[in-house]
Amino acid sequence: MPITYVIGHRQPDTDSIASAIAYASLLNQIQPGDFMAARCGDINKETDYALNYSNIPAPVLIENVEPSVGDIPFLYKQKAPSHITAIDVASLMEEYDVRNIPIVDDDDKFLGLVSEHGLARSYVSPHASLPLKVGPIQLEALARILQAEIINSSHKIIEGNGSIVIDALHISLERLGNNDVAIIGDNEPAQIALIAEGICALIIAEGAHLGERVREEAKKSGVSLLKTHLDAFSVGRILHLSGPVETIMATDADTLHKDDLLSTAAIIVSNSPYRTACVIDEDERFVGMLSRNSFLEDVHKSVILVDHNEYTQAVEGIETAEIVEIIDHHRLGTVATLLPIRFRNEPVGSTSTIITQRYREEMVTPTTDVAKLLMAGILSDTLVLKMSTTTDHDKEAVNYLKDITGIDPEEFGSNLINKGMNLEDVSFDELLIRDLKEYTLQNKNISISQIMTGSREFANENRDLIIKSLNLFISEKGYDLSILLVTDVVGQASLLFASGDTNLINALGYSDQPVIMTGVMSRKKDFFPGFGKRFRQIVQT
Ligand SMILES: [Mn+2]
Repeated sequence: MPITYVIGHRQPDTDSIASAIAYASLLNQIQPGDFMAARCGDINKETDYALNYSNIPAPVLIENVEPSVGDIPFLYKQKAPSHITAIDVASLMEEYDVRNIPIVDDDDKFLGLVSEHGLARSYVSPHASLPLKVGPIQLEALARILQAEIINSSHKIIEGNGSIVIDALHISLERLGNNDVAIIGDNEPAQIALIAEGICALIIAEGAHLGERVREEAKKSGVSLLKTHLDAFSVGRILHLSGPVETIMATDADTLHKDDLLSTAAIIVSNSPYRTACVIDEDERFVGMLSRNSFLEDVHKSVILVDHNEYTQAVEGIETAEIVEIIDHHRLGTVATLLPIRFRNEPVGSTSTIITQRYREEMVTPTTDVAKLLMAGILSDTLVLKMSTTTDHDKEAVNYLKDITGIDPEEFGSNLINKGMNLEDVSFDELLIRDLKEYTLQNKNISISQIMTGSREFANENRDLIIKSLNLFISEKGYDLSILLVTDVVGQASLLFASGDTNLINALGYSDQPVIMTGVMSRKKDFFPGFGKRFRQIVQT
């Protein structure tokens, strides 16, 4: 069954990772299908702490949800082992009705490709005028491919040149050595002469008569003797392909992996002289083969978006994916879907709150580990239920999860936030972009960054450095106004820094920085509405 990825936004936070993991786990329990939590960015310190605390590994990293080779529902699985002869591979191709057949070793590792193209080339290449090569091939195998009866067996392996001895017996006798194979009809004196020459094997074609004397001479001289009803030309044709498959195997055939994009794969296949590419796994083992037909079907990945509903925040390639559901707590975004989907958007503090509600609606109790993670998601997004975006639903969900985990939310939450701040070993430049949102107001481009801290010390101690970094940042990025909110979670206030046109800064009342904004915790709810209104009054379009 194809996988449906449950994935949060870019630069994932704890809420988006927790809700993806918890929702995939719930869906796997309540409905058919294969749901897999995924992420499209690195795990931050806070989330890493939450995952470790919950004993849950990070979701799989998916950088692009464009259809990939792994999404193709059908691959050609036919293959052939490397130890069989070229002619056997040719007959397998006929049997399977395929133009190409991949060759694998005993461990299923992909070695190369035998193609009609390669087979044809082995007949028409300039080397075709060289002596006919036979084998190396076991005598029994040779008899089998020639549909021959073994009259005398003196060799296990045959490897030499072949010669169809027609009338030029003496020339043939001169040419043939004791590794070589002669093909002949019913000329008994010639048969005996060839045996006396001490060749390796004599093949009697056309089901020709084979006298007792010839049999005895062959035995005496140690010449292997085969008799077939095929004509001499057919024998020669088969002998030409009696060698190991490597002799006609192409090693320049393209290989692909399951995560290669379908668009890339289509170009590779159509440019390949073999019109195919083989899919291999990380250990180079053969997975299957593509053909041009593999691209006829409309293939896409199925995705459930959690904690976001905007293309700009979503994983790359989202436009090509089938979005089957969205669960979010942010304002409505831009995602459009082809078909009607389940869409749940509630004005609560976190997506993890909605996922907790989903568990309760489905009457499924999350495991302790999943419950810990959901609690982390809620506490992270609501800053331990202190953020103004916090609703009764969030508090209720935390209480429910507290009963399952036995964890004190206050203590867990403050540890979580402290881990997440990670202000010490990160540069200011990074801090500015870590949680940055862009807005356009009155045709002006504005960035508002937010840093969460546990106290006001950070902003006060680093005041000059912050102002310098912000000035540099705005000149590099070209915003009209860049604001940084350093939010003191415990003290329930934000310290504002801003860079931009001096008149604008003064008009906004930001000349003396940091500006202390008591009670401002959420950029979205506490800061932006008031700021936006004031900005519009100051800047007239
Ligand atoms: Mn969230």
